[in-house]
Amino acid sequence: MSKLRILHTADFHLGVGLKGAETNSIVIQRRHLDFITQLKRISSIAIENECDFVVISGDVFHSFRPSGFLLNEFSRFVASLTENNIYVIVIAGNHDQPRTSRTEAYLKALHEVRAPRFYYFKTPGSITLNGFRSNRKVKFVCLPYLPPSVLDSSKYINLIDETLSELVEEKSEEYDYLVVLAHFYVEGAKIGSLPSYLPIYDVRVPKSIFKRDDVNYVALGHIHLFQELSPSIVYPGSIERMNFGEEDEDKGVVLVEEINGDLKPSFKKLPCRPLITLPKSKFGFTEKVFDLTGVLNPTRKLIEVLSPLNLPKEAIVRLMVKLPYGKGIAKEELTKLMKEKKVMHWFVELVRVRDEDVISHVRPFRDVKDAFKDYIEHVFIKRQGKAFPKDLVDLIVTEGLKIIEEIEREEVP
Ligand SMILES: [Mn+2]
Repeated sequence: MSKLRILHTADFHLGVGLKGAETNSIVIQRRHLDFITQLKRISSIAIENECDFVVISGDVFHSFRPSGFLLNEFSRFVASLTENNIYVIVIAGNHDQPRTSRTEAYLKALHEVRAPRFYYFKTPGSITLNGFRSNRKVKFVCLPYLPPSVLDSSKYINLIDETLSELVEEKSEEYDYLVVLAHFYVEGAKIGSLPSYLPIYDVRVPKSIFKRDDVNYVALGHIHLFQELSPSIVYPGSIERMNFGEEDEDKGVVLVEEINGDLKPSFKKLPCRPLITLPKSKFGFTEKVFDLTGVLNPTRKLIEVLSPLNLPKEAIVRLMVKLPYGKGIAKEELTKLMKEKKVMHWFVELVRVRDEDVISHVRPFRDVKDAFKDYIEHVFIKRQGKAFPKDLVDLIVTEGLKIIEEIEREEVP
């Protein structure tokens, strides 16, 4: 008998797009393949390490209606494990849950097939399974994501706490280890620099509710940065860099091993496609943006600056460029250089120089939600003074953000 090993992963977000490549279908397709490549690597790691279980702590697909291609690739990934006598246990993340009762996530269809050794939890539940290689009995307590909109935060936390206690303490068959799968923002977790994947009104669940003597390991999902909140409460992070905010983050999976009666995690790094924002100190720049405002030929200047650089192969490059209105970069000339540098895809993110009279504040927005919030606050508060009650402005922001999130969730990859 080998010792018990569990592979813990989460946040695949299969089908996620990339800002700056929205209109380039070839790049989008290659990005989708990057994620599929990671699935193949994860499957190999599980098989090579003789794992008995693979647990996926939520957000398998970025949209709850993924493309047929992605659904097919995920199904093949599951089969590559279950055919090797590895159980696959999945919980629903916020991206796996449609809000209306008439729609259903495609992920649930996989569950309805009742494929052997595949388990999907859309609602809280538990299952005790016997590992094929280790002969260890493991009880899995599964806590999928719960949208916070209907409850205030203390009720929300209580509900999670009570559900967890009930499932841990319920009468069940004997087991050797108890593992909790949960998809939440746990208090104290570090979030990356561009956490646009988190719902705006996410509740932070206290770490203390997961710290229980009767729980051996907590397999979390939701936060994309790998981290150990305690030696047994772990976020594995996402499996690929999802945006330029994650360009310096290592991505991987967590191998959980039985050592002297405890379950110990270790991080297994996965190779990732390089995402690079320029200028960047790593490449010898001190400035945050290429300021080409006073330059006669901005394209030539940019080529001059970029020519000596050594870039990793097959990278996606974002160039931060400051230019006045009416000026642009000649793409054709830069494309030649980027091809020589073996860059897979590149784009320019323009920071415009605007007349002070036109707008009083200029700051880069992280995303549509950020821009909307700022716009409403600008129009109703900064411009109108105190003419509008704060409650009303907050309501407009809240409702608007809900609509934007709804649209983003419906996005077809
Ligand atoms: Mn999530």
